[in-house]
Amino acid sequence: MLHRAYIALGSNLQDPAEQIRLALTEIAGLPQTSLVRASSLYRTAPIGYDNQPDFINAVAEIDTELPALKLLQLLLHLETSHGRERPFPNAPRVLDLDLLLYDGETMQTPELTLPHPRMHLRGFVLLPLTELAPRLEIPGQGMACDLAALCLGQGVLLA
Ligand code: PH2
Ligand code: MG
Ligand code: MG
Repeated sequence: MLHRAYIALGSNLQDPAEQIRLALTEIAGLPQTSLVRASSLYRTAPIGYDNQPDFINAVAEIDTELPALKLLQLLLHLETSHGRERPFPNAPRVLDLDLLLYDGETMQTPELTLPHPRMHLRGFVLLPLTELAPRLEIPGQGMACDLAALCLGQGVLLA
């Protein structure tokens, strides 16, 4: 069965735009997966922990036959292969790949929460997502474009 999923990409270390471009080709190469579309790259002000460089963010739309947890596992492997370290929460990073949505599924487990628990508040996710799928419903929250409109003050610009 084919599943439509959305992945948020973020980087603010070691040539962030190049990290994101490479990650998009790696996502396109995942087994049983095709990259449908990628958003533009956005330059975004850091949210959560301010004292760090601006980010490059983007969103990828994929079709995959992988189960959600297997997909997540492969995304975490890609982060590690880019040299991702986790010294403290919201620390600067070479690559962050967050599984945002997997079909319309909702789940809450220690490994994975769907939809991503903070995506509906974050312009760096919602603006690229709105470029791809403005009327997409984020379960329990509303339509991507309506939520994005509430985040226009967050410092998200086309890169
Ligand atoms: N990721 C975070 C916390 N804050 N801010 C921006 N601009 N972009 C991100 O990708 C980001 C963040 C946690 O993953
Ligand atoms: Mg994240
Ligand atoms: Mg993450």
